Amino acid sequence: MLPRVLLIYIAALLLYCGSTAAESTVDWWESATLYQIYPRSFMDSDGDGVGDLNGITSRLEYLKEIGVTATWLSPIFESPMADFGYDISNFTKIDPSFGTLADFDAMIAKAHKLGVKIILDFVPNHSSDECEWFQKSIRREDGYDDFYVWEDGILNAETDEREPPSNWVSVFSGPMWTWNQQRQQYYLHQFLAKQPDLDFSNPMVREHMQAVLKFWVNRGVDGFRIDAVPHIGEKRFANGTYPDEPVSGWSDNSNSYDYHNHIYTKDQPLTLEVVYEWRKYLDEYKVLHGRDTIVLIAEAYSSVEVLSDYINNGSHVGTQIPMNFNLMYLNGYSTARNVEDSVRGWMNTIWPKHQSANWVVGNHDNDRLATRMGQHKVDLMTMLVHGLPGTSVTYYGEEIGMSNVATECTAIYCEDRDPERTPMQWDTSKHAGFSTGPTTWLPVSPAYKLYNVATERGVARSSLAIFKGMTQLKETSAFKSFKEPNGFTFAAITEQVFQITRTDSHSEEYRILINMGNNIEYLHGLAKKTMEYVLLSPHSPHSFGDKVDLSQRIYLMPYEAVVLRGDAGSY
Ligand SMILES: *[C@@H]1O[C@H](CO)[C@@H](O)[C@H](O)[C@H]1NC(C)=O
Ligand SMILES: *[C@@H]1O[C@H](CO)[C@@H](O)[C@H](O)[C@H]1NC(C)=O
Ligand SMILES: *[C@@H]1O[C@H](CO)[C@@H](O)[C@H](O)[C@H]1NC(C)=O
Ligand SMILES: CC(=O)N[C@H]1CO[C@H](CO)[C@@H](O)[C@@H]1O
Ligand SMILES: [Ca+2]
Ligand SMILES: [Ca+2]
Repeated sequence: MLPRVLLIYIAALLLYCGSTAAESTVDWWESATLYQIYPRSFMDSDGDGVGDLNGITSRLEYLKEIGVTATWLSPIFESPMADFGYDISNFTKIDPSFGTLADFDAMIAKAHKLGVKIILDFVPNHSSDECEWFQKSIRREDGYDDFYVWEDGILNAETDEREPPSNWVSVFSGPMWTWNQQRQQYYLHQFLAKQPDLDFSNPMVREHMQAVLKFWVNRGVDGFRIDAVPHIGEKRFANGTYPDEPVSGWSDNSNSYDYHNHIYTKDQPLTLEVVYEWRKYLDEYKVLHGRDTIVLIAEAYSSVEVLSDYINNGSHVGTQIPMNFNLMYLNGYSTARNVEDSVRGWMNTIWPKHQSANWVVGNHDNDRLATRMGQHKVDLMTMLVHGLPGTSVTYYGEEIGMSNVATECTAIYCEDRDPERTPMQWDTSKHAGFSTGPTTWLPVSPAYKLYNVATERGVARSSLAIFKGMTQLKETSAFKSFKEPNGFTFAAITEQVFQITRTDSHSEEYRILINMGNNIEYLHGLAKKTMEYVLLSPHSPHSFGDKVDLSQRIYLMPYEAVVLRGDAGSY
């Protein structure tokens, strides 16, 4: 007979082996359904026509209903709203238009009760020029003198006038340097002049920004989405000068951001260092307070090679989720092969190193999916981004097929970003159920009676039903086994048909077939197995529960997308 101790050891070993099975090695964020809320436009609780925190709180059940794991809120902090909250005047204060800190606490308490995580937008690169820190910096107050990037500029001997320290152009066009009359120096701003850049080479700045993270994790926040990451650090020579950036050749307009190659103002070593520091801090916080992983999502329009370093450079870890914007470059003419190229653009570089993927299809800076690719492609893309392994990121309203709405510019800088920021469409009542007030800050879509949550809830093949169906599938063992060998495959199997397979290799397999084109597609002998239709795009001629023998010829109608389920194995 085996000694008792050994038996216990074996039992523990079995338990341990059991717990290392596919699902348990997947942390919550790795296959999460993320949902971006633009707070001004989600739900208005007090009738002033602007969305707010109590509005969000009143709609949290909806997020639960549609299978959202975590929602990230665009900035809700005190702001003069020159860039609608991306110009923060106080990083630890809720803007009164959104509510109070007590409202925030109530929101997070209810979200956690429902099992929905809350992620905040963290905008470290810059503050508002109205922030007290900047005002103190202008006055060179003790400790704040070097809080921002200040420079004398270069004296032009001929004109005897001061010129900016370098040729850098801001993201929103025009010089990246603005003269401050009071301090008699230039300050740097990668975005608007009302958004001065903090100087992250100053340890005091880093301390202050870490304190901001601490303030919010102490209040229960589950992660941060870091805004404009690549822009955090700038190159400065040891002698205090700033090197000019070379001309790119992509633009003839010297005031346009595209005019230069941004080798000194993007993705600098200092930026990586700072991201690693935040991750280290949050990982330590997690252990100390027994919390779930606190996630860092990075907004970075950088190459996959650079994004890989933001995740982990071999010795340091950084962001878990550097947003993958590849799919946003698809348009109405994109074929299945284009989709495959786009997906491979991520999977070939990032997946082998990090086994991590995320798929963003929209945000508040880009045309809505329905506008970019066509209304008939919305459901196809929903199946794609939830069918691929990893984390999906959905911008509010995409799940019901909202489109851009014609609007007039309301911010200092628009470049027409308002059309994708209009109020969420909840039902067929006045203002689509968004507000009970007389007006809304942006117009409600004229199409809201067709595209809204209440109406789509009652329809079996609506965009909303497909979205819900896909988030439910993400909870199955087949979808959670994406780190296993053969756990997933993806490919364009014809010019227009994209296929994804997901399996746990022992119980079930799912197969997603998406016809991106406007022709009927015939597929021959896909596999030696019979499967069953479990999700169908709106105009599919097939029926739920119908069987299909994949060893025979099957077909997909134009723009048809389906999910099939069958037993694992036997190809
Ligand atoms: C932000 O607001 C809080 C609370 O109102 C206040 O205590 C703090 O000093 C403010 N911070 C800044 C930088 O203005
Ligand atoms: C500052 O240093 C850089 C790099 O070493 C050099 O190219 C530049 O000429 C220097 N500028 C001044 C004003 O000393
Ligand atoms: C990773 O980043 C850290 C911090 O910036 C740096 O010290 C280290 O040399 C880097 N390691 C590699 C392998 O690039
Ligand atoms: C997608 C996104 O968050 N874009 C923001 C990037 O940062 C600038 C400046 O903070 C904002 O204006 C954008 O909206
Ligand atoms: Ca309001
Ligand atoms: Ca910066």
